[in-house]
Amino acid sequence: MTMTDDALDADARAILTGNDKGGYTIPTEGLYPFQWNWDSAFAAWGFSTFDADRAWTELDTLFSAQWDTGMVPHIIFHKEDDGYFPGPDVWGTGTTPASSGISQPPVTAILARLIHERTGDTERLRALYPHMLAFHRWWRDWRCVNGVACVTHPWESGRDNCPDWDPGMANVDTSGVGDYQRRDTGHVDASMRPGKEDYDRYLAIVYYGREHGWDQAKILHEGPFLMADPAIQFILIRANRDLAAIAELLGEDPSEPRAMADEIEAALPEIWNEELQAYCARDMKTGEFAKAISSGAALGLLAGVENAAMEQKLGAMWDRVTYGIPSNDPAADSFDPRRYWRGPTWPVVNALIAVGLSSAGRTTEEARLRRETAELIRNGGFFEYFDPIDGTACGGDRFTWTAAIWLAWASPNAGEA
Ligand code: 2M8
Repeated sequence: MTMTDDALDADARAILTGNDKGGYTIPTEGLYPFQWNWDSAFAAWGFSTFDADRAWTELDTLFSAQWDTGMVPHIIFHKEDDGYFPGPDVWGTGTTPASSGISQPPVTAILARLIHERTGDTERLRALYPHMLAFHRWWRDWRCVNGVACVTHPWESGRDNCPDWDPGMANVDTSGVGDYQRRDTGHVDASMRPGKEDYDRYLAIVYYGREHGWDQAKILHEGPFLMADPAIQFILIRANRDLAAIAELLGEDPSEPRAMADEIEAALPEIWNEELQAYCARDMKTGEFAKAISSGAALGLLAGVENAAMEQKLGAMWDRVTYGIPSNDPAADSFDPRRYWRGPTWPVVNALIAVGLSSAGRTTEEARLRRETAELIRNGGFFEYFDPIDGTACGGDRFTWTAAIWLAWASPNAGEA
């Protein structure tokens, strides 16, 4: 029997509270037993629909692991758990709490602003402001090359095995990686996960960072992997604009976040792929572009970047599937409808796109995206991601960010994104 939307709301709340490990939520039991950076920001947005205090606490816990440099790590290992690989010993960052040595898409300012709109808790926002500003400065200083936002590891993009990273991954030397035991394929079907070759390369990049004491200058200038990420480019434009709006609301000076947004926006021509007529991932070591348009380009809608040629491409990509927005172009050779970020639809990315569509007053497209996302969840449950063609639910079940975006956006009871 299918659940009513009210019952789904209740179940989504139960997922958030069930995945709450005391001040932070894990993405899902088993597969991901720690706190992940952007998952937590979405969790906070979900909590804000029924527990404002818990929403802010989630963000506070995330920023409590912020490094002195301003970086907010992509995983925080609050408690030991050997169900995930690579764990804290492999990262070897030596931080307290233990954490990984890379970051993840900086969506916190975007979501903190939305949470504040919902809860009106200005003092909690004020306490976070300097931390979010430091985080954005870290992106500017250690991940932007002349305004082009880059990632130093596919995991830093959050879109792990997306074909966006294929050019840079091809040049990663895996000769020193040796044996290791993956844990992810013990939790979900291996055909849905990145392959062994991908994992070898992920580890080779981690080992490089560890061997160089997580020296960011070294990693940025000499590391094995450096690719421009259109998604992070767009997220940073929007996040800096939202941070400037937060600054104004708090009586702080908005000029620095505004300048960061302008600088990153001005660098967009660097990632324009003339051949694909789209903003595209690009290997900063070789200049090579990725071969297909991805959901990274679709996040241009989050940043309010208007480009008729690219919109036409994105529209075609959406029309080729039943449930948008696919993480990779269905017309591309690399498209794989169930393998993680190589084709599936991710409700969490849809929610970000919808935030941009709402801001731009594009209500018809926003409603279509919400309807398709809601259908996936109604038919398949709160899974990690979905096959964009037949809607098959994939990856981890009772997934925090899917439950969160249902509550905050996709549910008919959610109100405006
Ligand atoms: C996935 O990434 C992790 C590594 O960070 C993994 O596959 O082991 C990605 O979908 C990422 O975006 C997400 O934050 C994480 C937890 O949900 O899982």
